Amino acid sequence: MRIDVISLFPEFVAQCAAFGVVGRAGERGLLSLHGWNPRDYAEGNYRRVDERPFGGGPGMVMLIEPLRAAIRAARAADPAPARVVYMSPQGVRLDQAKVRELAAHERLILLCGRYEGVDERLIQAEVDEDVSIGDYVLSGGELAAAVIVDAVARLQDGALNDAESAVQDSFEDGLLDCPHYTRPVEHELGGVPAVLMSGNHAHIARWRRQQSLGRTWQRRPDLLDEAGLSKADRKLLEA
Ligand code: 6GU
Repeated sequence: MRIDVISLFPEFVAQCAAFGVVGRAGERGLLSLHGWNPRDYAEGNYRRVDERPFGGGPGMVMLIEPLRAAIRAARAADPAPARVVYMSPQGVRLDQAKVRELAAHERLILLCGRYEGVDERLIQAEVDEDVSIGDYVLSGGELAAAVIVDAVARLQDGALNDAESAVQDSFEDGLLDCPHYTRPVEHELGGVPAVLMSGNHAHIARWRRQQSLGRTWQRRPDLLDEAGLSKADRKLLEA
């Protein structure tokens, strides 16, 4: 998969993608990340990328032309068609289903705004969809783009080692994760649930499922409606 990031700070997103699972996906050739700075496509000695908004008000709005030229350069760098995503708090909220959908595209172009926003005409002409990473204010789209790069990279075939298998992750089954324990068995902070030491894999799987269900019920009951619980799950939840 190829991801192009349009940003005044493309190195920031690249740094976020340099470590761990995402860095390794890059090394394995599963993900290639490219940054494009609209400042490099801006005109004049001052290389302006923003202007004051028509109608007045605070802040600055990003100009059409530097962004359009950067998007065009990104599109032209590879013949495969790209889905253009604008990182915006007005977008649809990102969740794991949305991540899976984005990860299925061969190419993404992530457009990061700064200042108060981007000229609406650029969004209308070039953007396929707006995505938000949650209901809070960020100063720019870069952190949100880094979130998408990470979440999408780990879903690429071969990005995770067997031990990290994505199917076991929180949210892949629509539930929160169960608790985890490792050495030592005895510690002043407490012991380890006996079932995990039993060697009985069916019991362990059932305990983990029950923990996942219980935690989700306590912390995120909204997720349970969507999770499509089986009869056995409902029994575990009531137990
Ligand atoms: Cl995707 N972008 C910006 N700029 N702010 C946000 C956001 C995205 N999601 C939440 N806040």
